[in-house]
Amino acid sequence: MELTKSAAAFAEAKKYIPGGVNSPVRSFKNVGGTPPFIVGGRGSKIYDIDGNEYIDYVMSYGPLLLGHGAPCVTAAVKEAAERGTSYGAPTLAETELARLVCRLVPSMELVRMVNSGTEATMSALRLARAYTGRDCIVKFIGCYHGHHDSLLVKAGSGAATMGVPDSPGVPQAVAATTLTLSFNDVPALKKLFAERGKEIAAVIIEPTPGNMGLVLPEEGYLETVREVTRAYGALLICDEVMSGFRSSQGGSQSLYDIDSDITCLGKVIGGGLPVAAYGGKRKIMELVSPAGPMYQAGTLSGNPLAMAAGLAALRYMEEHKVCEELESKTAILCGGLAKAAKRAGVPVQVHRLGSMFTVFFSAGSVKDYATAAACDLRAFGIYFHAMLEQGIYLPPSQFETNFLSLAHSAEDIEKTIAAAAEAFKKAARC
Ligand code: KE4
Repeated sequence: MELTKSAAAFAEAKKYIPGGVNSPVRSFKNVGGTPPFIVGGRGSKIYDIDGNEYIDYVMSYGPLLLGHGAPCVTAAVKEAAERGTSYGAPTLAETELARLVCRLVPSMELVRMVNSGTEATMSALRLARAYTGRDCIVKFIGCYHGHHDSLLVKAGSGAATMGVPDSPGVPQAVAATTLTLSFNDVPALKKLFAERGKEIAAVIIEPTPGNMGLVLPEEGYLETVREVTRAYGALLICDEVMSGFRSSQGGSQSLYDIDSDITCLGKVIGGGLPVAAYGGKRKIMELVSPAGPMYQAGTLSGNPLAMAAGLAALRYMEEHKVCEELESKTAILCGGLAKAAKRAGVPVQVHRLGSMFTVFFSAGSVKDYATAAACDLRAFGIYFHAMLEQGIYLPPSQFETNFLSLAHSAEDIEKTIAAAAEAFKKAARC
């Protein structure tokens, strides 16, 4: 791949933006090399400023369920923009999207729109603390819930990728109210609650974590988390910013039948524009201002262009049963990847759920952050670059999840599997 223009663009960007990017994982810092500067996307493809075309499995880290430039989304945004871009006043579209979300995720009886997943989880924590009058929260090592202080403790995604799961700048007093556990560890969960259950306002969990790569809950684990939180009067916050409308149409709480007190959504809900949301049981959400005293606000929350994009995407998703189609496409792709790795003699674990998947470079099972972090990151880096060279654009980190879209064709999948066969051979030689 010729990346001359991107290399120059990256050098120029670093003059004005920390690390040349507006979100760390985009920098390719942990896999090395130059990140292609993207000029556009269409369907399953993205195009960089050097004229290269890629089959995209980042999909903006999840939002693009329908692919790049989905006509229904583009048309809806254009139409909304013709009328203006922001009002700072209520609009009908906000109610329409809220009503749709409440129907698609029934545990969300009231929902508040915000602008990012970080805002959604930050607000959900404040709400849980307001509702219970308790200060401590529990998160799981390797789960990522955005970059606000309370949750940037032993975090996954870019924090793990950059080697700063416990970022500097987080006050010790704040970090002290964040208690951490390993995912899938029932004894540790029960022990912590036995010792400190009365101090715990909430457990926040990615029910099917996607920020240490895609890790799945063991049989009965999520049910136990729900039972224990209920027994001690702590709230259960399901962070479905990534898994919402991805693991299934109703998210992972619907797949695993988990009754969530508060749910956070993002990514797909905005169809590629900045929308996230938090919502849950009416008696809890009625604490949120102006209905109640817990304050939370946002200049661009419920932005009309973003609402239009989210409504268009979710309506299309439901009407065309998109999640079902993506589930079968992802199964075909992951089956092919697993076969290609086996043929090349590279030990991998291929995890998939709905339209999400991760290839872990590990001979052993991956069930939490410790086992994900033990993966062969060097082999991953070789695989990543070999795929990029062949026009397959993957998330540049072992601790990220890949995403399919409705636009990925059978031909795209075949090409990806063929490219992976070559990439695994290269990784096998390392
Ligand atoms: P944002 O603030 O980035 O919109 O959402 C934070 C967030 C919250 N919860 C979950 C489960 C998430 O996955 C995220 C963000 N995901 C990462 C990708 N792993 C965003 C990519 C990035 O940081 O650039």
